[in-house]
Amino acid sequence: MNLSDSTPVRSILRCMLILAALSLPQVLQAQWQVTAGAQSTDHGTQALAFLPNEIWIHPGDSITWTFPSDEIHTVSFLSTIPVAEIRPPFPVGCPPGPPPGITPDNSPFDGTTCVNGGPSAGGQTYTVNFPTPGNYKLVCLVHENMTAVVHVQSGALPHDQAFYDQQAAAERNALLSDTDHHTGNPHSGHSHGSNVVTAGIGEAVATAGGSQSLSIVRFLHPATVVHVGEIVEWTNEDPATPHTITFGDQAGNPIPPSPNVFVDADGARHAVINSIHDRVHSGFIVAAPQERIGLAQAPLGVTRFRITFTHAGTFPYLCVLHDNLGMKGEVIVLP
Ligand SMILES: [Cu+2]
Repeated sequence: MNLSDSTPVRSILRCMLILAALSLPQVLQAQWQVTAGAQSTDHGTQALAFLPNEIWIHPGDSITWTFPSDEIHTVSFLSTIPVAEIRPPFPVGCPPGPPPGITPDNSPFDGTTCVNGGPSAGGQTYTVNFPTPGNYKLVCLVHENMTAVVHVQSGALPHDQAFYDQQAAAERNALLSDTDHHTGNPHSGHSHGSNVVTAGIGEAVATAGGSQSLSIVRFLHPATVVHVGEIVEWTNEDPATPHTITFGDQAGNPIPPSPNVFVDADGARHAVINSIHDRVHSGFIVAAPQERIGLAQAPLGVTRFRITFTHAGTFPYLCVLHDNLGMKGEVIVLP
């Protein structure tokens, strides 16, 4: 007698086949894990990078990005249909809606409509599903030089999750351990000698998948001692990350300078502080973006800010964009 002919055995076999069929989609539709951003333990060095920034997956797979750092990032797949060029100072999300600026977790992306997780940090996650073959560019809307690519294709994949984990760790360590300029550029000073404070340093690198960058969100050196009547100059030496130098009240739009800021002949912004109670806000101090064919030239960036101190005292200040990461300093003005 053939065992498989018996009714109980047949139903067991059928149950096994159904169970196998039910579990099949879970095997085929993989869930990949990558990260967006990394930071040093003091938060002063930020890796502005998708780690890794190139991944090959199957149609139907999902990718979950984890945001471990305190600095915000976005996972944004913009529509491939041409839209007006924007260079947002803050994440604006998908181009003018509908769809809305932020799309829900587990959104699908096939290249036709925009997907944007919105500003994320502190261990948050965002998952995107990719139903359709294609090669998709991924950007962070907060940081320039932070891009990646997702390849969605059938057939054999070149790497597994363990490979991407190792690659992410290697790239994170390479960015965060970069120390060739932690002391600031000694040649960056204007004519004011030691009264120069470096307000942030950055460096952009690239892989075959896109750009990554490193930002040191610190004032180096954070305590500056000058005499009454002297000028202190701040220089931003980051290719893309804006900073502010803000004394007094932090409220208001961070992009423009406060009304008491004027412009020197060389384009640097300048203000005079007479009292510890003065509010002086530099506005965004940042390099100009790289030009691109087909776009009008952007104005020159404002990378220098100067303050003339007319009275003795201790004047604390901060960067309103990065004070949460510890970007603070003080100027001590001696008589
Ligand atoms: Cu800053």
